[in-house]
Amino acid sequence: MGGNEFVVVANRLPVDKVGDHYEVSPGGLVAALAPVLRSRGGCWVGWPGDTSSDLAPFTFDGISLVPVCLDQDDFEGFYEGFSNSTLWPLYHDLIVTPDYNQDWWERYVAVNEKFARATAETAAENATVWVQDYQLQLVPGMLRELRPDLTIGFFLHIPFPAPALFQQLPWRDEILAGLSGCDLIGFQRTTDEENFRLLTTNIRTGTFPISIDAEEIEQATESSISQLRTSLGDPKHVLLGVDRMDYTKGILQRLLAVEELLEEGLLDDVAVVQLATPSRERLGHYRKTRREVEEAIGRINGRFGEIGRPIVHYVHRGVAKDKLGVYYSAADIMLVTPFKDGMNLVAKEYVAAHPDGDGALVLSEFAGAAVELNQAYLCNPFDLGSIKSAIVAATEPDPARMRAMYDWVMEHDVTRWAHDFLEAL
Ligand code: ADQ
Repeated sequence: MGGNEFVVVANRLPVDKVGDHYEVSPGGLVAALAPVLRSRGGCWVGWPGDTSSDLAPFTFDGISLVPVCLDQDDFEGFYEGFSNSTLWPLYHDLIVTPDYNQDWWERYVAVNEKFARATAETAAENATVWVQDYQLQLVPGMLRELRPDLTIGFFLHIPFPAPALFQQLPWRDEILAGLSGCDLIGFQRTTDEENFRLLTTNIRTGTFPISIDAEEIEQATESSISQLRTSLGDPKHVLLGVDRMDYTKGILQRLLAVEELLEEGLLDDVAVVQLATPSRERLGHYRKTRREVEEAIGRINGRFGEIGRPIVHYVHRGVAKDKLGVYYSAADIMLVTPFKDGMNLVAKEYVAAHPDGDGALVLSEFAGAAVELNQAYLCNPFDLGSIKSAIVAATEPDPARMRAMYDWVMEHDVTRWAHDFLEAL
C-alpha cells in the first residue's frame, strides 16, 4: 500500500523521452488530470515508452510518475499484438481482420498484472483509481482482488463493438470479468454503452464524451494565416486532414473523393494539406495504409498539380501544437472521415480554432464526435458520393453551424469531462 489518494493508470506515462531527459507529452488527458493529480496528491502509473530502461518512480512537473517497465517481448505481444492487432481492429468493427493469438493473450494478461501490482503498491487506503483504455481491461478485476478497499473507474477511449463482433474474441469472458472489477465504466457514446450492456448489466456504466483543452487551442494571427495560404499558392479553398496514419481514419477515402471532384470539375482552385503522424509502423496494415495514401497523393499531384503547385501537401511527421493551430485556423474545410472513431479530438480542435463562424467541418457519421457536432457536414465514409457531397456543401458554409459547434465545444471541455466522470465515480 502506498500514499496516493488518486491514481491514474494508463498504457503510457504522460512524458516522452527527448535525448536524455523527459518532456510532458502534449495531450488533453494530461491537461485535464494534472490539476486533479496535484491537488489530490496523486500519481500516474504507466509505461515510459521505451523497452530499454528500468526506471524508478520520479516526479515531473509536479506530478509523480510510477513507471511500469516493459521488455521487447511485452511490447510485441501485449502492445503491438493483442492491443493493436487484436483489440483495436475488433473494437473498430473489423475494418481489418483481427488476429487471435494465444501467446499475445498471455502477454496481455502478464502485462496487465504488472500494471495492477504497481497500482496496488502505490494507492493509499480507500484511494480512487482511474484506469484508461483498451490496453488495460484486466486491471480493474486484478486490482479488485489485490485491493478490495479501492474505488475503481475505467474509461474506454475507443468504441465498444456490437455483441456479435465482441463474441468473436476467444477471451471474451476474461475481458468481461476484468472489467467487472469496476465501480463505473465510462464510454464515449451511448451506442458503445448500449453494446456493452447487451453483454452484462450488473456493472455501473455511463456515457462521458471526451473533449479537448479548448483554451489551449491558440487563435492564429492574420499574418501567420496569410503566410500559410501564400505558401500553398493562395488557393480559393484550403482543405485539411490531421490524423495518426491509421486505417480507421479514412485518409485514402477523402483523397479519392477529392480526386473524383477534380476529375468531374466540381472542385477547383484547391489545396489539400494532409498532416499524418507516423503510427504503429511495424504492423503490416499500417504500412499498407501509408503506402496507399502516399500512392494516391502522388497520383493526384501527377494528374492535377502543376510544377511548384501540387494539389496535396503532405507531411508524415508530428507537427508542433502552435503550428497545428495555424493550419486549423487557415483551413476552409476540415476533413475528418474515419470509418470508426471513439471520439476524434481533431474535429473538436478545428471547431475551437474557429470562434467567428468561418470554416466548415466535414465529419464522418461514424466518429463519436458526430453526436455532439451534429451541425457539421456529415458524411458516410463508406460512400465516396457522400464524402463528395459533403465537401461540395462545405464550400458554401453556413456560419451559424460553426458558431453553434464552437459554443458547444467551449462549454464542454476536457476538464468538465474529467470532473463529470470523477463525480459519477
Ligand atoms: P486517436 O486515435 O489518436 O485517439 P484523436 O482523438 O483524433 O485520435 O486524437 C489525435 C490527437 O493527436 C489530436 O489531439 C491531434 O491534435 C494530434 N495529432 C494528430 N495528428 C497530428 C500531427 N500530424 N501532428 C501533431 N499532432 C497531431 C484515441 C481514439 C479517439 C479519441 C481519443 C481520446 O481513437 O477516438 O478521441 O483517443 O479519447
